[in-house]
Amino acid sequence: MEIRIYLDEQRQLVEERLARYMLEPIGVFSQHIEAMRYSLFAGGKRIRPILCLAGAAAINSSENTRNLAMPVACAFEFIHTYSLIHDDLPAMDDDDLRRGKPTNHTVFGEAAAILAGDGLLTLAFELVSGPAATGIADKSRLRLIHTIAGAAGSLGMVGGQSLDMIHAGEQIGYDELRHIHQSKTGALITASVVCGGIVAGADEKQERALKAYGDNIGLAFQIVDDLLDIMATTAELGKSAGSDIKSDKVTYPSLFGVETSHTMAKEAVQEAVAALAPFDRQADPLRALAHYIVDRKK
Ligand code: GRG
Repeated sequence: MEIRIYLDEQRQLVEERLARYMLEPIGVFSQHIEAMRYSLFAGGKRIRPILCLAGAAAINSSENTRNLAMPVACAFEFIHTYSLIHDDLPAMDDDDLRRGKPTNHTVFGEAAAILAGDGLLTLAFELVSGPAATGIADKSRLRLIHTIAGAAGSLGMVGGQSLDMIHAGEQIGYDELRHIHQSKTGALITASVVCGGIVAGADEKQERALKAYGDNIGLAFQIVDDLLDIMATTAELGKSAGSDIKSDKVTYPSLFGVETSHTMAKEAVQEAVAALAPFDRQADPLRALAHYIVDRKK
């Protein structure tokens, strides 16, 4: 399958739904909603929603199942966007740019950015528990909410971010690094695939396979993110020698070198694809996405 065409199509479908589910900037809360919309529509790759849709399609590739999975897929993008807004705040990474645009707090101010993140996180749960997702059986919806909350919360993304903050500037080892990334970025990625499966009625074995796939692409995603960071920094340094590199940050390349990190990412992708053995051709989008994750350039 041609992954670029597939990604463009899926992204388009996700964009339409995000526009439908996102609040309109009208009424007394319009300023707050503008701040949420600014980051939600700032040009993300929509990887998590696409993974959710592909996870559902691996079990059932009907249009009906895809439609059922849409609100869940979009909930992941709401949560991901919230995490980026908060991650960029002065109290966290203190970044001025995200996806080449001024970060939320530099445009709307710190308080508004915190609230935009809070609003997006909350809206995700409103979406999955509300009218947009009534086609999903209540029992499954409860499991979805539980799975999403677990991945986003203190034993998942928030916990991982907290560990990352606590260990900032320390020379941590591989176990800690792996643990931080598994929770900070891996948990939400895994949950998006698994939740797609839950919507489509995956059995226990299929869910386990989707989880193993998600865990491995989560790892590959993070290693590649570290490698892309290095490439971007090197390019930047080429342009303006003397720029500051955040050398205090432990990453896969800083622990293992560029070459080995790349090999590790490729091995994780192989593991991810191997985990999909119980599935037929319907899981081809998941297979293609796994390869895309190591080959991507941004
Ligand atoms: C503040 C609670 C809280 C959590 C923040 C995810 C996260 C935790 C911080 C992001 C820091 C970061 C850059 C991590 C590396 C992996 C990652 C999440 C990259 C960005 O995800 P993409 O590439 O982004 O899917 P786009 O822009 O395409 O949406």
